[in-house]
Amino acid sequence: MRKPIIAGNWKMYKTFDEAVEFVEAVQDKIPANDKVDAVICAPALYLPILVQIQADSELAIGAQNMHFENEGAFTGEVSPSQLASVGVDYVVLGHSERREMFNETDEAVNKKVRAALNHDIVPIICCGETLEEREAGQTTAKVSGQIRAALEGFTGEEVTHMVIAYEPIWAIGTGKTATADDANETCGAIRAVVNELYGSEVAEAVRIQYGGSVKPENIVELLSKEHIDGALVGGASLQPESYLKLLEAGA
Ligand code: G2H
Repeated sequence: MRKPIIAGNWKMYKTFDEAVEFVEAVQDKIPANDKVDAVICAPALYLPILVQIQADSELAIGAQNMHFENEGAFTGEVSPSQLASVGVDYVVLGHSERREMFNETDEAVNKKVRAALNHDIVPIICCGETLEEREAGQTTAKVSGQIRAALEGFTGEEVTHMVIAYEPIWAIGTGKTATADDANETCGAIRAVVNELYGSEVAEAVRIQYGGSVKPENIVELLSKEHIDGALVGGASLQPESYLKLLEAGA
């Protein structure tokens, strides 16, 4: 049995005070860590303080992006060693917003995954197709290609420490969710790629989230599907009540 992982992706929302209030409101109400992994991926600016204030709780803190180099002349970037030095446990990599708006390539994502593992940070590797690609029947080809590229050069053992997030781009922040069956089918196709590359033991171990307009009303059905092991949630992770409901569904 794969442990569900529910990760909030706050994107570029919340002031500092709002971020602290959120974590203070949820930290004593997080379900036990043996039932569900609860993660909040916050703006980089807030990571050290959030790590500190949730230190005794079951909540883990993640970043939404990072560079692949440990240091250097990269103005405005945050490095894996910097994230590790403040106690960050997870990092979202290759989100479609970064691929589309900040020119993040498959090659960069692959380097970032390596950098994350080098610092014991769990990468949440995103993949997903556009509406045009879906309508052209290219969904499996697109996400398989992204996952093959992200995993290039890794051992099966390393892959078991990663999380994959399938996020159809047309379902992100639009209120449109892929049907649970469609989401499950593509998550199953991703697992089949992992199976082909690394065998069934690794494919059965790796966790695959669905993301794209997940909310308390639809998470139960999504999580009931064979290949969906959790959710990467934007809008519905911004309010404590809603986030806690998502965790309850996973626990
Ligand atoms: C997809 C998701 C979080 P939302 O980007 O990664 O956001 O739940 O708002 O669609």
